[in-house]
Amino acid sequence: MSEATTHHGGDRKWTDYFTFCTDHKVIGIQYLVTSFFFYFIGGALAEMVRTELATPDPDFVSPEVYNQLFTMHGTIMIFLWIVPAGAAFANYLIPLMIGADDMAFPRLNAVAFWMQPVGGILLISSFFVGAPQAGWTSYPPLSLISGKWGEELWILCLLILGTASILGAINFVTTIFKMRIPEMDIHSMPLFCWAMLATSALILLSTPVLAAALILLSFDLMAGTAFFNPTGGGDPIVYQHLFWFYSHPAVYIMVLPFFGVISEVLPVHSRKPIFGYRAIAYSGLAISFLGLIVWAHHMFTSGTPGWLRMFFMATTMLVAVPTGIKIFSWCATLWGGKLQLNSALLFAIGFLSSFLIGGLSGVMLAAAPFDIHVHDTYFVVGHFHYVLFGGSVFALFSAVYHWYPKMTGKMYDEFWGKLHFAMTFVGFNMTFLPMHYLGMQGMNRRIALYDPQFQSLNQVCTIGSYILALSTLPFLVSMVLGLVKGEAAGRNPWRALTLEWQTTSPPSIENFDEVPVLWAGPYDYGIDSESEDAGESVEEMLAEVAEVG
Ligand code: HEM
Ligand SMILES: [Cu+2]
Repeated sequence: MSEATTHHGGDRKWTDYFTFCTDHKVIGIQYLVTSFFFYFIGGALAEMVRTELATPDPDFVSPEVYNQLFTMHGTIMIFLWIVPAGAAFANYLIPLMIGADDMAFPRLNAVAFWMQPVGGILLISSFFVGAPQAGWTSYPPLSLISGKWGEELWILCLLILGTASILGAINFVTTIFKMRIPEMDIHSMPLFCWAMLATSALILLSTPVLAAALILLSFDLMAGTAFFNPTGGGDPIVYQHLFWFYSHPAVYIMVLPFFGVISEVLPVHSRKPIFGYRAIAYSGLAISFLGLIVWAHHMFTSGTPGWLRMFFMATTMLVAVPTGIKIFSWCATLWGGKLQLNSALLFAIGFLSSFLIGGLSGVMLAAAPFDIHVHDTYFVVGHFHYVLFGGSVFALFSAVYHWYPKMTGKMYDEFWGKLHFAMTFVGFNMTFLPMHYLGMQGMNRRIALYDPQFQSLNQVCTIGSYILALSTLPFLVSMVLGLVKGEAAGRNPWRALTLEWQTTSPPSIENFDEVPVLWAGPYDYGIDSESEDAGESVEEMLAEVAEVG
């Protein structure tokens, strides 16, 4: 437990990270490291999938193992990597950004974290009893006939992780509403906090529906009921509705926190106020709301009647409006700024371009006639990796670089960070861009055997994925070099205005040595015309604050 000691500088023993510690900063790092652990596992599985696809025949692994590989890859990447990685930054940053000393419910927070390794171990252990093979969507009747125990472990894992994310969301909402320093009204709150409000609302509204679907599926599997089992009179389409009522919003649960990250990173490294603060804040809420009413666009080919397809087509396309507002605001923020092209900003710009492609192919897929043509092809695989990898993962790396000095007190190695970016960007586009074309030519997803005419492009994808895998090395080098011989970061190396930069790096156990003061809006860069940019005056103000304290 984090006893309030008078201990400064945030010196945590490394063993603290293996305890039931209630300090939100420890929990944030626990989440981050755990999620990276699963990222490497999920990535290794992806490389095996891609290795299999280097040739048209199923010669590297058997078709059965292939099914297990992509099912486990998708599940791990979503539930054990990108969702917890968002929670990692939320846990670490929200209290610091609003000037609080911890989350509203610190013990609940630790409970939610420790559910991650439990869920992860359950899922991985399914390899010993025959891993699930029905894809990350686990549609019945396939999921009911393709191996009982692996499927049941998959369900248990998701129930545990879903519960953890509900607990986390309750904590984020309460913390944001109840624990801000008094001067900070909701419209001077950093945009990352707004993004986490929108994310948490979605989690609270949609995750229980997934839980319901999974519990019923488990009954069908283990107790012989027939909620979704057509042979007993059940309806598998009902499962699809329940599943997508959660899993479409889940896409925004995965990307919204990282939209928040981008809104923090861009203004700091381009020395410009964010363009359209309120537009960005409210468009996040609009995305949440629209995200809840578009789920059946995953079911255009499930016998959904035409008139209903029209409704889901229109609402899906509407999501492009708030998303477009965000993209325009981010571009306008960069426009004419003094860009500091370090690793953090490079990844943020990489995010913008990749996410834009994912968004555009998303609008294409929203059109039912087009979707019917490319349904279950590699076009879809290309699309959602642009959203999830290009959208979330790029922004996540941007966040790692941006807050690394705060979390460790050291600067990362810029050369290796830039190399990491270059290899990620090249490898990523090489892996996933050709998939759009493959899909339009008719290459199915979830198959180990394909028509030989698709071989050469598949080899491009596979080589791209190896570059992507190798890009992890310069990342690790940059991180480790930073820890070992990085220069001391000081409180505020980026001269940023949000409150987390007012305290020491890493922050002391109680976060702030003196109550932080709100000296400006969170993004008032360059508004002070006296100095070259607001950063200078911020340093002065910091000095003043330190003197007063
Ligand atoms: C090294 C990077 C990655 C590579 C090379 C890769 C490759 C692939 C491939 C080839 C498939 C299709 C398998 C098939 O349909 O037969 C796939 C599926 C999938 N990937 Fe990835 N992926 C990567 C990263 C990610 C990330 C970061 C995420 C999410 C954050 C993700 C989420 C998914 C999901 C949800 C599926 C669908 C699984 C299913 O069909 O059940 N992938 N991936
Ligand atoms: Cu969707």
